[in-house]
Amino acid sequence: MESSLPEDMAVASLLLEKILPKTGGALRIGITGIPGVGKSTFIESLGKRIIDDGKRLAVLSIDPSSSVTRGSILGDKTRMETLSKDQRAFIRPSSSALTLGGVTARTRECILLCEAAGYDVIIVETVGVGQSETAVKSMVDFFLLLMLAGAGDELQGIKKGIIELADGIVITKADGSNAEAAVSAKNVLVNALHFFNSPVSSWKTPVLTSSALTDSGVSEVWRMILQFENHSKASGHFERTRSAQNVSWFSEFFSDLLQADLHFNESLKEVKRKLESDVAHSRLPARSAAEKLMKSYYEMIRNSR
Ligand SMILES: Nc1nc2c(ncn2[C@@H]2O[C@H](COP(=O)(O)OP(=O)(O)O)[C@@H](O)[C@H]2O)c(=O)[nH]1
Ligand SMILES: [Mg+2]
Repeated sequence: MESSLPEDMAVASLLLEKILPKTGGALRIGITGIPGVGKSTFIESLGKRIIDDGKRLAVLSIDPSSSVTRGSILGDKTRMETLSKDQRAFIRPSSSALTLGGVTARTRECILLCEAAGYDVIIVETVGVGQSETAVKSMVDFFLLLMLAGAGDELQGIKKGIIELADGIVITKADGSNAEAAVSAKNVLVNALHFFNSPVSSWKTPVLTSSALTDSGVSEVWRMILQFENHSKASGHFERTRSAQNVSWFSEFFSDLLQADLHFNESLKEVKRKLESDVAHSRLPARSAAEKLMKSYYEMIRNSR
């Protein structure tokens, strides 16, 4: 599935069509937060809780920042030691050579593969910051934001937008001398969220504290996620979100295919370069340039028949 060789991609498409009836059964959970917030350690702890519940768990990661990937794979394997050795769990870091769009598409397909393979819960960990959060949001049922007490909002890359994407927030490392600060951070957030309405009707985004070190608060997080699942299934939100996600994957894939056509066709690339230069030097309005490129594209298709 991860191969970009055309012959492998053809087999991958066929495989996806065949497994489709067996997909969609898992609960998909996205987990995000700045590097060092404790995502991998938290997933190890939550993951143990999940497999103790008799469920099979897959953990996939999205890390478009290729230069740090090797390090983070090693780090994650040691931080998820129990999970990586347990037969009921599967851990797959994203492959390093991919762009965000590439990682996103592969991870979505990997979710489907894991579902067909019988995994009941799928956790998608975002290692990157920024855009990758929105990418993860677009492929999960529950989106969990991990935050540190005491780290400024700017430091955590928390624009208002990301908090609004969260279905639940957990203040991590609530242990030792940090326990009190975690509770105050939680209270500040609860107040801040007071006026914010979650897009899921009558769901108030919960804020919890937890420590992966002492395992405290982790069961509560799992309970919150299950509560959300019940709640959003009962209201129809769950199914609506899944359908909307599928439709948007479809348009994204289609755009990707168009882009790839443009990218891999030498004569079109040449036309595009020339038009870009015309637009850059104000010799042509952007709209006309786009229309001309479209015309060349149609011609290319006609000629290829
Ligand atoms: N005190 C404490 N340290 C933690 C906890 N969870 C993670 N850490 C430490 O924080 C560092 C970063 O954790 P990691 O899981 O790799 O964070 P990630 O980059 O978000 O995946 C590691 O040194 C962990 O040992 C916790 O609950 N309590
Ligand atoms: Mg990690």
